[in-house]
Amino acid sequence: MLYPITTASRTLLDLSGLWKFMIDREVQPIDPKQPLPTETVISVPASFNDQTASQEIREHVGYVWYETNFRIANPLRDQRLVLRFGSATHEAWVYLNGQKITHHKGGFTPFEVVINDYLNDDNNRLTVKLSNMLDKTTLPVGNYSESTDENGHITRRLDENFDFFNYAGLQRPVKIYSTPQDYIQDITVVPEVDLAHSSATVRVNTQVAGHFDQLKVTLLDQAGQSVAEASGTTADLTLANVHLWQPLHAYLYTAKVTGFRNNEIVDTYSELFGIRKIEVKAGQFLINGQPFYFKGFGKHEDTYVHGRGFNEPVNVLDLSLMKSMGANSFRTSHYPYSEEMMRLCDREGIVVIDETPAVGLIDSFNFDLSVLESDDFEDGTWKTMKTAAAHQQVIREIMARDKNHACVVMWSIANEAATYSKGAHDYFKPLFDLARKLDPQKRPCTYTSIMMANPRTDKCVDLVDVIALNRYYGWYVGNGDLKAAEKATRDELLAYQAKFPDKPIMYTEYGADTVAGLHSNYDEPFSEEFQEDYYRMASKVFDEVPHFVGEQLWNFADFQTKFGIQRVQGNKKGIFTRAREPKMAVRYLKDRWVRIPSLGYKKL
Ligand code: GCB
Repeated sequence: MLYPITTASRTLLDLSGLWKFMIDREVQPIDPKQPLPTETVISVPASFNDQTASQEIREHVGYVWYETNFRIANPLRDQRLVLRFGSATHEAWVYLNGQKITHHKGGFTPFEVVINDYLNDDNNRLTVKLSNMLDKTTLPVGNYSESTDENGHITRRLDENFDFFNYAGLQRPVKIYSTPQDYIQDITVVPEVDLAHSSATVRVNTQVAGHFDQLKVTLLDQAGQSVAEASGTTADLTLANVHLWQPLHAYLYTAKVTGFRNNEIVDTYSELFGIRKIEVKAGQFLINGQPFYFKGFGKHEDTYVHGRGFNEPVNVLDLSLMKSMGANSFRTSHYPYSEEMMRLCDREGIVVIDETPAVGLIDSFNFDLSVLESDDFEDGTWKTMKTAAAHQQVIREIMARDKNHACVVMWSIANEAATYSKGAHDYFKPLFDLARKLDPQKRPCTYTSIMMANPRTDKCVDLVDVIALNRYYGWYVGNGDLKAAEKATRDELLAYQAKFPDKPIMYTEYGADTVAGLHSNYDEPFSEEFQEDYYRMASKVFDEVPHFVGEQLWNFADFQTKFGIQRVQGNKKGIFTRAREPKMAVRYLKDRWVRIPSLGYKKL
């Protein structure tokens, strides 16, 4: 799926700005044929939750409505016009001038619809009904319930099966783009690198709709100079002296595809891509033939007022803070991030583990590992979850969206699912098969595993290329006891390494809640001292294990969650506050990470 851009044959209208907004109290039906009966406005893109003083809006579970008006300039009317949502969280029904034009379920992937047949000559009214409800058929997973009072009024409740606030709304850009009637539908770029000869073959597959006499593919280097040319829907282009896309040293080429008819340009699109080679071999994760060491974070799209909404200045700041610490990577925990963030990572050389919104696939939460000892341990997860269809859909959508990104080096199919419970393998095998079939660049796949899934109990390790562990020894297990934590960390990593000698192992989460400004002479949990000591303890063990290939701590910054007795205005495991001020651990981690090279830290 192409990102909307302006080219010589395409143009772009941005519908960002103030939209009318109301929550649906479900007292009177709302008719999308009429203007929305409200004067309340809200800013798009952003979550709606934190934009008003109203607690009712912030905590609303159910439906909300958005409305804006736009006009299309006459010269564009004969073009194919496509309305495109970067996302709509979590389910959307879209109406143009009162007519339903599309529906989409899944809150973190883009969708689009051709609007020509619904346009008025003058004003156009765009109305969007959204649901923020989640249940056991959706991703993420929610525990949903409802009750009806004597007046027939429905109260809807949602208990999130995950540890982040259920922000919702039109959180990403909404745009209209034009194409000619005959157009380039999709471009797939697959670079094959010959590292020994510093050369590459780049296959550019173009899907078109309509008729073209000729398709020309030109590769441009970063300075905009043409370096190779070919033609056809499948074009193989050879490059000598390639500039590799390297972690923290990005180099982006452009594949410019132009469709001609009668020697005239009909449509043209330019796709940025990087040339790099990803392999998993002998317990190492190789980028461009060298063992790569992940240094970085699990993150959230989470900022004041914007909520989960697109906040580009903060995206720029976050990557800058990461780079200043010597970090090189993050995981899009726990859902696909905005396309704009992925494009920024391509440019900045930030390595990304791209995660689906499959979080909460776990029925019972328990750190008592003894119950799992038996080989056929089974909780209710794989009987109660009905998420397979949504999971397949989102794998298709994330691949379609992100397949060409140089920054994406691995897919995370799920976060902390009950992979220790019977039934998990039957659930996940088809999903891993699907991901591997769909990814044209054949990237490695993983899931991040919860502590109850260990070398003995986890039933799905055979499915992953990289063992990705979320671990909280010293925090949720043995809180405050870093000695015991060190031993548990070491024992488990060595057990994984012995049992799966070919698979690299990394931490995709480890951390300790830390209240900024809280200090302790006794290194108590929640103090900044404890957080630093916790990271020192873990780092020491990481350095001892040859197949340990990366540390992505939890979390980059403090973030908002649902209410809970373990959460005081959210999760405080950030090494930065929600406002991006550093806690003490930042200095320690910076000192460590600037000394660890991205490539060649662990040996093949
Ligand atoms: C986890 C989850 C993450 C939580 C984190 C925590 O294992 O993957 O979503 O926020 O633990 O802090 O409890």
